[in-house]
Amino acid sequence: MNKTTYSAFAKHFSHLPQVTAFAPGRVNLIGEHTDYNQGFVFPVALNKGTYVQLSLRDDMQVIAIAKDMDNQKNRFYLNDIQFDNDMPWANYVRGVFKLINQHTQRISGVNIYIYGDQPQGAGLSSSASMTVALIKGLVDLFGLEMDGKEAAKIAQATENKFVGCACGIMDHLISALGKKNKALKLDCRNLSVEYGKIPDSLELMVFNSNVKRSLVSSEYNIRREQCESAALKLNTSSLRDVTIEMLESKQDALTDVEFRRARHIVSENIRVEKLYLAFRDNNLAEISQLIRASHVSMRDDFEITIPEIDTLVEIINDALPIVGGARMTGGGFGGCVIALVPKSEVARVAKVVTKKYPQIVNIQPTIYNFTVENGAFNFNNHKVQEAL
Ligand code: GAF
Repeated sequence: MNKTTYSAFAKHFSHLPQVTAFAPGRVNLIGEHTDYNQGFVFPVALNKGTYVQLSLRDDMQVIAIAKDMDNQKNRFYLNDIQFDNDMPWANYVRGVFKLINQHTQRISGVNIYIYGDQPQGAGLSSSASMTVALIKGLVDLFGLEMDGKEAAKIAQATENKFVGCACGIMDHLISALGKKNKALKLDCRNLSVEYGKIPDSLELMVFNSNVKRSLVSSEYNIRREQCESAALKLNTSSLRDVTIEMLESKQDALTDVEFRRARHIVSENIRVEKLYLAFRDNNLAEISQLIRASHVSMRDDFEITIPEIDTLVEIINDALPIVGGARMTGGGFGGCVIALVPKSEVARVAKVVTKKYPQIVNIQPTIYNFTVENGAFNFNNHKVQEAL
């Protein structure tokens, strides 16, 4: 965010914004597709995300402008919030107003300018950062009583009930409650949170495969249905309650696909817990093994990786000495790979990937220098203003 965007608001609305809010994107260190199975996840919030500037209107209209969508303008009335088939991005805004209105009756008309600085479509959760930023902006503008967990629930409900995406709560929760230099271990059943720290000797590297993600929402929903069907056949409300022993003893009740989907979830939940402990104990060998095993499980059991991503992971793992490991992060079918890499090896690993990945898949990767930052509800918005 810079002066240009600040005055861009003024250009569109003829006055300065009253509130500016920021919410970060995320990468998940481990715990993939476990959130909607009421399991565990372990993500970090990034220094890149979505900014939202707001001012009050004296009517009941919302006017939202999205800089990154060619400054498209979307307009609606608070008493008649409908799905917009022509402007998909606007449904995240419309959904937030619809859902937040069920929480409070204090919202009136607002002008909104939205701007992001995180890579789009890379699986770094730009939609969650947008909804959380907007909710934080509304909380500040209207002086609402709402904490990060409630905000995350409204943001998730926006996607589930209004936008039509059956996602879990991980992305919204980390965007709201991330902490600087900490990873957040979230229990998605009761939303209890513990913070861990990547050992000082390791660096978090993020590589974009630059393969445009496709089939994400259809395949995502299929995975969710398969998990729910497996849980039902195992007579439990969610795979969270299933152990490996239970799963193996009841294997005959499941199809082969359901068994493998369930095995990923059950084993991934164990890996989250183990990674949290391995961070605490500075157990580098265990960290390396867990990260690599998570990728194998996503590739073979959950089948959400693609050949380019598998190649990228293999190149990184091969380039690493004994310590360190790489895995795909996020919903799957393209996007980014994360790696925990000994600090002394970062430059060399980057060089190897930059050389080998294009040779094999004919695509240039992007390597990001992200830092781990606070979530929107652990953030001083005055600092956002001052930085303008
Ligand atoms: C996407 C979803 F939005 C999350 O809720 C989570 O399920 C993730 O994919 C996979 O772990 O980001």
